[in-house]
Amino acid sequence: MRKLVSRKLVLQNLVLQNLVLQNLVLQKLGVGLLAGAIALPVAAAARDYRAGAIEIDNPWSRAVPKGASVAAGYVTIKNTGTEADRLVESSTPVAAKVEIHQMTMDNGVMRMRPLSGALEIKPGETVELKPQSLHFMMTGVRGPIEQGKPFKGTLVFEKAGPVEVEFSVEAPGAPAPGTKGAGTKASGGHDMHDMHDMH
Ligand SMILES: [Cu+2]
Repeated sequence: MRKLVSRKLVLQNLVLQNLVLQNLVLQKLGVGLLAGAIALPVAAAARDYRAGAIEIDNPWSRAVPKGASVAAGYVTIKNTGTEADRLVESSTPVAAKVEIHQMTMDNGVMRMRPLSGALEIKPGETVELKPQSLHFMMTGVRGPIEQGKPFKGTLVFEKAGPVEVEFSVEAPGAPAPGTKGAGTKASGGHDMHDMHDMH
């Protein structure tokens, strides 16, 4: 098993402390704070991992309603080496199956389908799994995926080997880690997850 490195932790704590201080100053000045402002840096806590030439940044997911059977996951993968590598398998204890899906436009309708074969990361390339784009699709979700409760996952690369990671869990509909959820409207009802429910 490879050694995992979480490099940003110290930095995050410093950032967090700064934000707390700033908020205290603002409060003294009588400036109202947006609810949840202080929680943002916690939610944004980046998780970075490295195995061989592969760098894995910030795996994240979004909370799904109780009883939901599908969830999506996202991550940024960099290949800092000189040879291509491939993500051949992904798994998590919170779901029966993890696939990589791609989004394609089909007559003006966005559709997703499983990537055929493994996800290749060319030398020097950064592949971003993000909303409305490539993503992990978790099916057979076991138990709740709740905001602020990270879950584990394993990404297996052909060359770099297996890497254990932790997915942060953001608000439902959050467009990116550390951002607020879509709230009560917007993408809430037309999320990728719902598209999945349709097929
Ligand atoms: Cu999908």
